[in-house]
Amino acid sequence: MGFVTYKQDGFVGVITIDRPKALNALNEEVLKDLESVIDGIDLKETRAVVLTGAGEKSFVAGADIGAMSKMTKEEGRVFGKFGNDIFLKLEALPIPTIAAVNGFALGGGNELAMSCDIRICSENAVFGQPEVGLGITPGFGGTQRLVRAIGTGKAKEMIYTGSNIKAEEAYRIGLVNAVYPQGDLMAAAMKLANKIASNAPIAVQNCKRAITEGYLSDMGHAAEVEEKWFGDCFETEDQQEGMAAFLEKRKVEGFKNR
Ligand code: DAK
Repeated sequence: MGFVTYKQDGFVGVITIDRPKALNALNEEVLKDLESVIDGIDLKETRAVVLTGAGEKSFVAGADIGAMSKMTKEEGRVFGKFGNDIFLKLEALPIPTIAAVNGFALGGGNELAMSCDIRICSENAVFGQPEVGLGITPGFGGTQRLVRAIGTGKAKEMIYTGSNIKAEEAYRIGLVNAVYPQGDLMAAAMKLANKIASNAPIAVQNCKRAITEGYLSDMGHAAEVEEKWFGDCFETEDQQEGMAAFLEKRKVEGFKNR
């Protein structure tokens, strides 16, 4: 893929947005390549995905402003839907996704990171939704996902002011789970991904489904969702092996994703 690379490292897939000359900004080609990479992930062999940006300066500096600058209302709407559909596809991947934010995550970049399950970042990371300064609203989910990630008050402040925040502030408000020196970020992301991948894959995926389907609904429905995905784990080989290993006081002999 021209602007997005994919590398399989054991059970972990690594997606890299690779357009460093424009700080990995998202134009139509980058988005198309990202969609192809997501569609191509082998979900039998891959148990977690790490998403990052090429270089040491930027994760993704947003949607491509040059490309957007001449859009008509209709083209803007189509572009917004195009990006939103791809971000929704990423969010809906059955396996866990980790954004390793290695620099600027602005506008569509922050929105892309928020489409992942977990975010960690480097010390030089900068987050923001600067769209109002460009005369537009966040268009790839920012008005919706930021509120869910950090709450209405802080999200509204970031979106209305368009001000950026640094890594430590992102950590303080819960937008990222951890901050690392730039040189340690990918190793930390891979360690986290491999830890996830070492657990029973069907159980991990059912956790993701239960959380996604349940967390915005009332507790009654949410409990039903949890029961459904909990029950679904039983009679899998991995459930039987995991429990047998505990009872026999031995280590699991590697989960099979069955
Ligand atoms: N788009 C296009 N090119 C970009 C870019 C971007 N978002 N960000 C950076 N670049 C390019 C710069 O133009 C420059 O290119 P050359 O001049 O070298 O050709 C190169 O990357 C290096 O950038 P700088 O020279 O500016 O580097 P600095 O270190 O000085 O500054 C910066 C880094 C990240 C602070 C600065 O580049 C910057 O402010 N970039 C723009 C950040 C931004 O505003 N991002 C949000 C974009 S708006 C919607 C769908 C989606 C969206 C909205 C609506 N619908 C249709 C509903 C999403 C919108 C956004 O994401």
